[in-house]
Amino acid sequence: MSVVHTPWPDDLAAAYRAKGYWRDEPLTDVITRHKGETAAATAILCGERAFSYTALDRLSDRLAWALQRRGLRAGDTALVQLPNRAEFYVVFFALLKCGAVPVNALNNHGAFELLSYAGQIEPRLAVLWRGHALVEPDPRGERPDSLLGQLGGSVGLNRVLLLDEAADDDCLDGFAWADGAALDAAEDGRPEGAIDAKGVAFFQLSGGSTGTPKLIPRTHNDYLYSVRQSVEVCGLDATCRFLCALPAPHNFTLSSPGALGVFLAGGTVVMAGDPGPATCFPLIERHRVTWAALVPPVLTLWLAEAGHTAADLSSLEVVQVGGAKLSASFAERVPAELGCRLQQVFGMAEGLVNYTRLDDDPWTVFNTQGRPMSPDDEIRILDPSGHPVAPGEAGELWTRGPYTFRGYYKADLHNARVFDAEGFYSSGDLVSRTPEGNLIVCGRSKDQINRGGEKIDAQEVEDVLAGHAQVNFAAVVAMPDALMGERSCAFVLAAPGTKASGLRRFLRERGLADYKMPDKIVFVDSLPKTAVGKIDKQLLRETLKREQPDLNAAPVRSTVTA
Ligand code: AMP
Ligand code: DBH
Repeated sequence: MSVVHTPWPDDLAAAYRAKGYWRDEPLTDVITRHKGETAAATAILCGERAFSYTALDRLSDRLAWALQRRGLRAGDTALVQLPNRAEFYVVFFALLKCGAVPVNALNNHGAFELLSYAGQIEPRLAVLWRGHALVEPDPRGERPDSLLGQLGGSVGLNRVLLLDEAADDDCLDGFAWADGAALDAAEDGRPEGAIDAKGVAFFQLSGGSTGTPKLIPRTHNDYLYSVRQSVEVCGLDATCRFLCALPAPHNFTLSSPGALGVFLAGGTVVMAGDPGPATCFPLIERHRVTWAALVPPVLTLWLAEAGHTAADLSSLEVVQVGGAKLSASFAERVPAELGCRLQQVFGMAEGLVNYTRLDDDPWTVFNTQGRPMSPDDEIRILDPSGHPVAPGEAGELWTRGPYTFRGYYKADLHNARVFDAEGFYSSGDLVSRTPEGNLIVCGRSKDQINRGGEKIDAQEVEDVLAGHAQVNFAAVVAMPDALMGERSCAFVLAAPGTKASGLRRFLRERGLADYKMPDKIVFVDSLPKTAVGKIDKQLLRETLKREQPDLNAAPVRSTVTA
């Protein structure tokens, strides 16, 4: 049994194989390929713990063996939510070794997101961190309405694996089953069965724009190619010491070139609990970190602190920034103030990744989001009627290629909208292209808020708000913000007397992730409509731009009309 996905057509698949992009090797190859001396090198530094490649391979073997003994089979799915710790990779590789297909939720996802993913994949296994606020209130899963209670009801508590603070280097001691049983991972345990490298390795998460969080099946072949090509373009080698400061499951931190790229190159991943300078700067000094991947607001914090810190940041060679548009004025400060090179990364969990190259001229590095990493990434920039725009003009980005997916999981209707007949995927980004082929992101057509790299699906929040008894209608839009780039604002049509605090409490009770909470709630008596009768979100955004909102101000009742 394998997890279904929309395959690439035969001719393209054959071409990707013929070019050596797809080698039918499993993603676990990034750790198992290291033999002899290189296997003794440090793969992960996590707090006071160091894990060699051999240890990472052995620990994931033993965990995979234990999971198979509990009945996990190839083709089963798993729901994982772990913080930035070495165990995230041990679990990731163990699941791949079992042929099980995980969704790796972000640590700041709430019960709403986790249960929505669980509803889509019907997991046979859940792996959670006991310290997580979602697990803590009911660590035994005894309350039916708690996350563990709900997961236990569908997955079975005997298939919910919980991670405690690890006691020592053998991080497997930190795991126990939610039904109270010990993990029991034999010293010489090895999983049985071969990995189907032609199939789906795991699900990546989409930022979404349609109301339900969409899952992206990523195959061993396409993902390993994206990692290999990233390593090549970024020139990573075994000397790389990479700071994993953004959430480990994020496509950027995992694969661009991310931790998997560092493993492939034989370098070291340094785990950081959060991306702030107070946590990261001492780690950079202590471990002589050479690479870091950041989102723009985090870069802003690093730049603000770099001039004052006593920490020695001189080991830094490259800071990558991606996930949201970086303004040129911040970009230009990186070499002077952090003493390293900047690389802009414009990627998506669906596939396509663009990099500025390390030897690009300064203008390109500061002002563009780079160019596709693969010679076989196909790009079209189209106007709304589907025609190519004139050179240099902005249009919608459509793409296909050897590591860009061909369909969201179980989402035929949506897939029919975002893929064209030739299999090009519409990313919902508005971009222009320089004569050298570099892309500049100038906006987006998708109904999403990009809150400093964290994507918020407007419709998803609107739908949850609409479930409140006093709410008649809600429209969620982006508002400009100096630090985050964008924050979210909900315009709400509600019964008189409805309070913003009440709506926030309601959203929290629904388990919505904190970053999706509207930063501002504006009660309105009516909402502007477009000529065809849709809510005119463009006008709402413009109103907010004009208002220069004070985020600390109390919610206001105003009327916005066309
Ligand atoms: P996701 O679907 O969550 O993987 O988010 C991918 C989206 O993030 C892209 O389609 C862009 O909208 C946005 N994005 C990623 N990197 C950049 C960047 N460097 N500049 C502007 N937008 C970006
Ligand atoms: O935002 C993203 O999703 C992203 C950013 C940079 C990404 O998926 C990536 C690099 O691979």
